[in-house]
Amino acid sequence: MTATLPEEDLEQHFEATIERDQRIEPRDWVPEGYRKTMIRQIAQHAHSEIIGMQPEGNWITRAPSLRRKAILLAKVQDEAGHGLYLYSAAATLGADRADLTDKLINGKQKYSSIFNYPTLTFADVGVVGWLVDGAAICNQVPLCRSSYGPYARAMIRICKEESFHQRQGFELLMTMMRGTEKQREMVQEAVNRWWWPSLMMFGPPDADSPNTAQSMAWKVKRHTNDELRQRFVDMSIPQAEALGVTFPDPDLKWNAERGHYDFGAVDWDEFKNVLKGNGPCNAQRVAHRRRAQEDGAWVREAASAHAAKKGSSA
Ligand code: BYC
Repeated sequence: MTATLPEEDLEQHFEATIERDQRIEPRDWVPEGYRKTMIRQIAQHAHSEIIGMQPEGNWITRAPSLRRKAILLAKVQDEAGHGLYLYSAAATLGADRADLTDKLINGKQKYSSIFNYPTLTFADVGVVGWLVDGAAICNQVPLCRSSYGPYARAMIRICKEESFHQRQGFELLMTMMRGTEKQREMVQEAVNRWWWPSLMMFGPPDADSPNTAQSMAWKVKRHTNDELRQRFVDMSIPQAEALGVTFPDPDLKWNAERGHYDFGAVDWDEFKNVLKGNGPCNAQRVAHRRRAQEDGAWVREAASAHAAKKGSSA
């Protein structure tokens, strides 16, 4: 219906929908910039879920008990599901999943910097659950109110599952902290490696974030990168105290005036370097995804041939 209105009226309708805090749905006209922004963010998010399966998948065969193996399998499977909801949300904007995957494996679209770091010990599985999923929840809960309906709705289920992931990570670490001295050292060492990369997950500082202003105006993002990073620091400190670990930042301290914890400078050169493809695992992650895509070609072809056969006999 709205497609027959002049562009000016369509734009006004779009702006008014955002202004009223209502959702933009796939049937609605959207400015090209909004479509591009949503596809960019949703695709990057979907790719992160899929690439994010690799660092933890690495430990499924080596989990120390059947219980830990079952939990890890369920978690990694959840990430695959999240990727699929998100690719479907991107499809409602006209993006093609195969094309998005091509862009990922050809380095034309990004995925989260965090998944370019290695998981060196089993304590990393716990720390990824606690800090990485914790940061993901902190970033994604406000996205449940994002202006694009299919994305916001996908985020509700994703956040519920991420919350289970975060708790399993914390519980794993709590168990290790009650174990031997060596296990406590493993946990602390993993925390030391993951803390700063977790803070980078929230994106560049607001002053260097080219997309934040427009995404806030369109209510795609509900908080800026720095606001969410601060929220994450504030919520993580009491959790670290409960666990009995410390963060590798001598500048962390409560600032009563601000009502927040102060923290040290993030190494943004490292972040930029990881985004350029030079992190410890970038090449390995993309090569693995490319191999899986190539190895799965016959399955996709067989499924399409089967669907075509069923369609023609109906
Ligand atoms: N890594 O203008 P900015 C998960 C890019 S959790 C890589 O601030 P924006 C999971 C950004 O794309 C992780 N790239 O951008 C958890 C932009 O580049 P382009 C996924 C990053 O979009 C556990 C440029 O830097 N979560 O999946 O306004 C287990 C400038 O940034 C990063 C999401 O994707 C980064 N850390 O804000 C398994 C959440 N940060 O595109 C899986 C949804 C920034 O212009 N996304 N860049 O070339 C968001 O909330 C926002 O997109 C961001 C960035 C806060 C990440």
